[in-house]
Amino acid sequence: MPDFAGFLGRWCLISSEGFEDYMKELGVGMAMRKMGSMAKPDVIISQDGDTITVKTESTFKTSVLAFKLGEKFDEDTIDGRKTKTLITLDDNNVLTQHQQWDGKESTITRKIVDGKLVVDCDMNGVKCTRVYQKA
Ligand code: A9M
Repeated sequence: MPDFAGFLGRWCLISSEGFEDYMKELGVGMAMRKMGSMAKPDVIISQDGDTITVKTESTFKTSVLAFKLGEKFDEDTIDGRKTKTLITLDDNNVLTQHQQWDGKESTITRKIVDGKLVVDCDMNGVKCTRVYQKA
């Protein structure tokens, strides 16, 4: 039985590997990649009934993603893509976000490991791992 409670709360970025290459693969331009690399965002995850909200706050930009598990929705990403997105939670408590746009796709997974939020991003095999700790 999946349990979402462990994801809830405010998280701050403590490490990031491969983010520049991942942003390049997404097609993010140089100026925005620079902001993305410098940003140390906080991620606030909350739940109201069956609606989950993931707010990513940084000095450069803030984005809010509200969704229901298993229901495809239109996502406006922080870098300006308009994607069809599906987010699911599996029995191992891995939250998987699958984005499709313009014949392209990317997958972002989030899981709790040793009390930290581990975010893995993949596009065309270009991978990035970002780790957040509870604020
Ligand atoms: C993450 O840590 C990784 C999510 C991957 C999203 C990739 C989108 C490309 C970013 C383009 C940079 C935009 C410049 C604004 C800087 C804001 C920093 C935000 C970085 C995510 C946990 C958070 O859910 N997701």
